[in-house]
Amino acid sequence: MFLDLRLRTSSSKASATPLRASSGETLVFVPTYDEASAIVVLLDALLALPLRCDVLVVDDGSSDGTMAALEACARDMRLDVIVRPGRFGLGSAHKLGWVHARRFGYSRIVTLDADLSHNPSDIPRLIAALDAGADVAIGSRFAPGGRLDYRGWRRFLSCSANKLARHLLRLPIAEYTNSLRAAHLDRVPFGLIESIPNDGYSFFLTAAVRLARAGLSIAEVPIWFRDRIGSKSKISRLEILYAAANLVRLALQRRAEPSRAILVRSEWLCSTCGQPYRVYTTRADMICLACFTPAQAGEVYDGSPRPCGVPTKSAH
Ligand SMILES: Nc1nc2c(ncn2[C@@H]2O[C@H](COP(=O)(O)OP(=O)(O)O)[C@@H](O)[C@H]2O)c(=O)[nH]1
Ligand SMILES: [Mg+2]
Repeated sequence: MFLDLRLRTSSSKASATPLRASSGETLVFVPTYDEASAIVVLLDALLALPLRCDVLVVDDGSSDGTMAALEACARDMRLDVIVRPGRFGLGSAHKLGWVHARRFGYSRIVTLDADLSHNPSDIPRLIAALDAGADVAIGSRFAPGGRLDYRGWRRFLSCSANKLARHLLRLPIAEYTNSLRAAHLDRVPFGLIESIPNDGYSFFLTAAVRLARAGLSIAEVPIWFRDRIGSKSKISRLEILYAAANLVRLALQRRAEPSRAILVRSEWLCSTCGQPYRVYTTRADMICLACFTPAQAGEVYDGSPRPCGVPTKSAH
């Protein structure tokens, strides 16, 4: 079941197109899972940036009060919230963010964590790197001038994973796993990010590798990464194992992976939630990134109102 935040009425999905006009410039994307202690401060800072931007939050059913906090912020028309009915993973939330940015016609996407590890005031420096000609900008803890506050095991893990990636992949990037990133959407080939097979934390390594192997120019912007305050990291041991296996897979591949184009035709909406976030996976079947329902090709949303659903821009 979807949580309906009542930020936008779900019945408005009946008019699947046209989608609300976006600011057209920058979409700032933030995934959340149990981030009640940080989300309001973060959203206030993002919405106060000297930048024409909208903000999209994708929450995976937080149970710690994040929803109430989001509801309080959602009066700002530049904020959209999509609540998914389960924990479908950080990587899949980012893919949804990319599909949303393309679908609503933004020219740039910026992504960051919700836990205040990333300083929103670094975003203008990433945008400046794009304006200076880079296709993609990565907030980097390992570029000269970058800084990482982790201690102990997390510091060891983060430093050694990135060191190993540099050694095995031999790409001109020092930072592979940080999610503070910005990109010109029209310079990143369609489907390159949206078709990444990883739904968890490994998404960031694969995305960095795909962007570099596609020949895009990547600027690393040094940042100071703070450790999260007041709540715990959600990365599990299993995710760390997946990440290691993914690094080996990417290192052995040594060439660009073929990426499938995603579907964006407006009539191809999800027949379960009515949202426009269906993508082809690499296994050639379709999945909706909003509700994770697989679909058969040819299955078309009939436009009728759904009993409950994900808030949508079309209600503005
Ligand atoms: N939507 C969504 N967000 C997630 C999920 N797991 C983590 N997040 C968010 O992703 C960001 C990074 O997660 P975090 O636990 O801080 O990872 P770490 O910084 O690598 O320790 C934070 O904003 C989390 O709230 C998930 O399964 N779904
Ligand atoms: Mg974090």
